Amino acid sequence: MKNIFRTFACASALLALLAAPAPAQEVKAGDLVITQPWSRATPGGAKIGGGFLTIENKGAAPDRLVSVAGDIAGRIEIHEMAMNNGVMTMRPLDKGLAIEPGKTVKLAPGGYHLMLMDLKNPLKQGDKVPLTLEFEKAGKVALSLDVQGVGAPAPAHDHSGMKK
Ligand SMILES: [Cu+2]
Repeated sequence: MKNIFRTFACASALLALLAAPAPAQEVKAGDLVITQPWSRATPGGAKIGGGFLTIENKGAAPDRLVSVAGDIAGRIEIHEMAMNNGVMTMRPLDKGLAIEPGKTVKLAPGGYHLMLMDLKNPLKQGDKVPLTLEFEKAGKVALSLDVQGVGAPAPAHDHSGMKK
């Protein structure tokens, strides 16, 4: 019996290692469908992390992501990153991020992203980071970011000028 248990435990451990990334999360809120919320592990001591997800608006009216909250961070902002005259710049979207009807907006490294500031704990690969997104029409939506490895493509920009 012991041996069977041990074999089973080994097989399970192996399966866990081999398993593909967890099935993509899909969260529906009103006309919005939110998929693949993820983040990236933060190297030791980093106080800033990124948040990425895809938001599809299946409705006929525009909506807007107006704010994001989560216990992990002191403050969470919605940022836009873009090339300006060959220089990567970024800014907080003070009025939020518009989600036009029939459109899919992707928050991804190099573009729109959530900025998790004043992190209370480092983000570790495999963590789930619960957040609450607030939309103008769809209201509050709870989801969690799946934390990927440090090597996952990152928003490589400097936030040193962002202190308020
Ligand atoms: Cu940012």
